[in-house]
Amino acid sequence: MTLVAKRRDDYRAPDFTITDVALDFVLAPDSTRVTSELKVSRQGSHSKSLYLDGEQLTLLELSVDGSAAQDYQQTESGLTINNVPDTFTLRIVTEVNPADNKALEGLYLSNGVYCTQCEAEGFRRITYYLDRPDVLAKFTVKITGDKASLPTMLANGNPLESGANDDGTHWILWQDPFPKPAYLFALVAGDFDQLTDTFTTQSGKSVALELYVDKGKRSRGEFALEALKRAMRWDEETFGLEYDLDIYMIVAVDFFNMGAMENKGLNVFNSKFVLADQDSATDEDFFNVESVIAHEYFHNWTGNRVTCRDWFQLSLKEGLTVFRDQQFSSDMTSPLSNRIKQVRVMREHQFAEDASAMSHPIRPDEVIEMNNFYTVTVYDKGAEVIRMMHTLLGVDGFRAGMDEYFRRHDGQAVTCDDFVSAMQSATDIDLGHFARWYSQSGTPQLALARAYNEQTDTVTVTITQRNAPTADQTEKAALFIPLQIEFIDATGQHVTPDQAMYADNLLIVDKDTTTLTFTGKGSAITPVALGNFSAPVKLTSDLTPAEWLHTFRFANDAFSRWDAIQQLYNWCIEQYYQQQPHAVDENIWQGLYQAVEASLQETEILGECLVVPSFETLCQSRSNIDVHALNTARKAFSEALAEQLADLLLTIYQANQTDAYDYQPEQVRARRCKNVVLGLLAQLPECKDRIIAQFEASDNMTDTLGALKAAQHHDLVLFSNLMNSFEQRWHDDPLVLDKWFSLHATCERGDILAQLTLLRQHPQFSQQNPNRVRAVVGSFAFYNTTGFHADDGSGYRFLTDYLLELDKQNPQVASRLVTPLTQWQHYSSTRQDLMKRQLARLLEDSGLSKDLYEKVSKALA
Ligand code: 0A1
Ligand code: ZN
Repeated sequence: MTLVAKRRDDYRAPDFTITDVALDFVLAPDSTRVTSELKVSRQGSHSKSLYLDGEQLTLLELSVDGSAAQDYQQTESGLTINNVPDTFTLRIVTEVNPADNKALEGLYLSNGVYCTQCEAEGFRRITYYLDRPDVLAKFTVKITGDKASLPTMLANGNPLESGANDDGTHWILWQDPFPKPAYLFALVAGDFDQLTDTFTTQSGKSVALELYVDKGKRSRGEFALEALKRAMRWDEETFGLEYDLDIYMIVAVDFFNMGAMENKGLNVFNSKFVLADQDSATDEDFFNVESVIAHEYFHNWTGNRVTCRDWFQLSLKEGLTVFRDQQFSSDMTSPLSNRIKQVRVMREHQFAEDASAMSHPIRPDEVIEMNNFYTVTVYDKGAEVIRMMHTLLGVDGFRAGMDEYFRRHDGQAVTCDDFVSAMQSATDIDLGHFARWYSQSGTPQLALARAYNEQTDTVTVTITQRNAPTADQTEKAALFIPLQIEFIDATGQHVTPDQAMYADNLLIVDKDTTTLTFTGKGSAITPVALGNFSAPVKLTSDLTPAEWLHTFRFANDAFSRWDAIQQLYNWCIEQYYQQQPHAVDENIWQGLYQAVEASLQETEILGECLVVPSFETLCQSRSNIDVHALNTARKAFSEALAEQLADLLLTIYQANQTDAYDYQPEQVRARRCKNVVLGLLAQLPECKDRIIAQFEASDNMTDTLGALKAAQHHDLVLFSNLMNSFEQRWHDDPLVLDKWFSLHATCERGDILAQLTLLRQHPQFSQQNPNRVRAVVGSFAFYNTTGFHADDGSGYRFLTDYLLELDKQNPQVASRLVTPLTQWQHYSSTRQDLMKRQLARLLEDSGLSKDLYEKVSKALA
């Protein structure tokens, strides 16, 4: 199979556009009839035929201005209609089969709910259309369906009219006054519990809020509704952005490929990101609900009112909206823990993607299957790029740039360049060089080194920038990097360099080499670089373990203090990995002990500092990795840390017990700290009773899960017992059971493959439900280091066998799960061979989806 990639450079404005769409759905499980009436007009002067996208559709009727069309051709991917007038009404009747749609793209029926997912190119599975984001039309939608089983029938915009028919069906007509691309179309029909509220905007308009959840789950939706109101208020206060329709609807569904979708006025959510209460959701779940609710809401302006010209511009809406939801979460909870969370995603996942064959710029140049580009690069690195502009422009400058962006482009489909040029209008610095972040892939590497000249009493700090070739680009250029940096001397005092910087603590690194000097300040100057993770780069430096501890003690930037401990852990684990654990000497242990002891009251940073870097993060600064040696080194260090700090850890554990559960920041920090500590203590022999006690006394899911995770590391028998009791309580609750599935799948045990087989046979496992598949197979492939990387290749084989099955049903989910297999670059060559052998098996499958084909073929190229 060879599939042709689309290229960004090949963009052409559409030959025709559609201004108005009237859709009429008559819902039936295996034969839903869709009648579409389109007002089409030719763009510019040409005599081309009209080409419409369409996949897996049965065409029943086609007419142009009321007469049956004769001159047309149908293929597997579309419809060409020849000799059409300059403006005309096109009527298309098609039939689709929602019950049979297991890919969950287009219109599908799961658990009795009809639901659509159109981004990126799913609308073409509903009807023939100009399915591209730069065609914006006004939609009206009529839905007819069975009244008893589908009492709720929703589409975008406002409800206009409704009525009942004699045959037991009813109908409703919806109208969306805002022109939109087809990817923002949505329809949902089912039987739900409903929560309602109102929100008054800053200009005094009343907006009806409606949240639809599975029957019986009403109380679990309350938090999401409150979060929505917080997000609406925040966007008014921070960006002056108000909601624009009379009604805002959110529907939670159990079968969804991604997190959620920002369809105009009708967001569809994976129920995992809506439903939350104290019993069933962890603090992290509450956090995620609030942040995804906000993300989708913020899209109403960054994505819907101003949308993308083409899919290569995806980061225009996603990078910006992620940045906005990150700022919101940070304001709602706390800046430090949020920043650490974001950086963990970058270091664990985005750096890995950029080091793999899937490396791409945040604005990709070439795409075979668009669904493969909803990536950590486009989303999270995209957000980092926006954040750098925020740093460079400052809060007010950034706001001015945003205002200008909306002033210029409201109602349009635009490009990333348009965004940068709006930002340019609000700053004196030339963003021309900075804009290279949009076109260059890969993680820049900064190396910081010092030299001391005794004669002149000068310390020279040299920062070199290296941009290594990536799989997709050989030529690289230096990037424009805002580097937050502070300098401390031997006494912990802050010192400044001889040269002026861009701003206090902000240095622009825009060349291969940048130098600063310090004269007359002695030789012991410790640079604290990459404060607040001011750029998505890897940084190495010549700091010693003692200097990392010094940084922790004296740096102003809280993120840098946390990072210093992480760098120190990384250094220690390297000593274990190199078989020289004694290099982690008494001074280091003592230093760590004192650092922790001095921070007992700083619950937030303490909790985060006690987290040892993940295996995946450790991989990003190494090559030719012996997986088991590194995993063992990490565990040995973590165990030693627990031993060395044991008495302090017990104190922390006890000091951070919380009162009756409440999801509020202080409690969240205490629970986080306590459970991180329990995880460390679980490595010591005497921890069993404490784990059981926490499990039994827990009044919330955070502590229950904390106990289960600790048990998983402590003792298999204990783990099995607690897991059984957990299952008995929660066997009817799919979202909670996903946690149980995931804990089993990440358990490092010799018989893990047999365990996975049992999990797949579990009555609650369903291959058709993406959440369940991710909980079992995803957790295993991404996070079960010993199991997935078993030396005989059995973990890789298991994943491959599974993907060969899943790909036939749901290519999107299959393609996301193949990621760990494509990231072989850091490992030793024998392991690379084992991984590639399985990738080759996938490629041999003649029916492989476009989605998997693109990733697998790149990984083998
Ligand atoms: N735009 C959504 C994410 C999304 C993307 C693709 C989907 O189906 C292929 C579904 C959702 C967001 O950023 O929230
Ligand atoms: Zn988004």
